[in-house]
Amino acid sequence: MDDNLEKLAKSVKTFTPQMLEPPYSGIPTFFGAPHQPEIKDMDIALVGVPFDLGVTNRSGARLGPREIRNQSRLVGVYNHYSRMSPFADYRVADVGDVPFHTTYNLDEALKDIESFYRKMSSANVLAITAGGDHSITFPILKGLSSKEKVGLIHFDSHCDTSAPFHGSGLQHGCPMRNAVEAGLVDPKRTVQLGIRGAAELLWQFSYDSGMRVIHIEEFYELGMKKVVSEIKSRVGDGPVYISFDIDCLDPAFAPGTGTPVVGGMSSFEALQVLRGLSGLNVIGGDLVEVAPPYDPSGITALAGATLMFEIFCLAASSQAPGTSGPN
Ligand SMILES: [Mn+2]
Repeated sequence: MDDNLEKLAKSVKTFTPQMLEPPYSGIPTFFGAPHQPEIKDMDIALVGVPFDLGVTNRSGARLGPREIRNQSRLVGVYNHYSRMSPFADYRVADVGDVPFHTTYNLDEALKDIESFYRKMSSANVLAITAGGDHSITFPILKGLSSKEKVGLIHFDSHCDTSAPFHGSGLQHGCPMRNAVEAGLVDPKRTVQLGIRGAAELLWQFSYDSGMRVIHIEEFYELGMKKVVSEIKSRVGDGPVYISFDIDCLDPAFAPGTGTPVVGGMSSFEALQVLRGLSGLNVIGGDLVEVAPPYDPSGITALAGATLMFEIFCLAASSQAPGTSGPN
């Protein structure tokens, strides 16, 4: 054990025996965190939102949280790149899944999500989420909202800023537009990256509102380092939320999703961009759209769990232990 690991092992604030057990054994929680459904005595909550009533194409993301929990046991508790563990300085818990009063009514179910996140926000608990389809991000942002608008770093193949269509303005093609119109997100402090595909004509709102849209072609032309520095200068020092739709990755890396679009970034490129964002004031994040029915080998859920862990680490690093706590 090197010095850094030994220091961590002696000082961790959150520890469960499960963390040391084989990843296939026991009852899986996110990264082996303790399961604690009551929102108290914790700094960071890991949350599942098993919900996919907002999809425009293939359903299945409601099964995402359970499979991400399963694969997350392979991801572990330590970040080799940033040489830290978010369990070291914080009381972390898997709080389970958002409880729904109804799973048959999109509008009503999104209110259940909002109220659950409001509870965490009121308790000063930072939330990191596994979805679920992307419709969940709007109620999450509503539940977490304070007076200050947040910036948004949005990894996706789609901008998700559509006007209502097919009878709903709350489905998973609309959350980022809704968040801006509701005054929750500052479009000038928003970057959408990995964007591509046939639905481009639906996303005029992104340009009209002043969001920075980085199509996948520009992503490769600029290179990861320039993309990272542009995100950082756009977002600045203010609070920022990270929303990662797994369909940002190429289907070769993430086939298990409802609306795959070929020609996306690799898992490694996405990880490197996230790692480059350290130092930002990350107030929460989600990893959405993992759909296990189209993921026979589990690689999409594993990629999702790994990216969720990176967002979790970024958010933990943004906080100052022993001061005012998360948020
Ligand atoms: Mn999306």
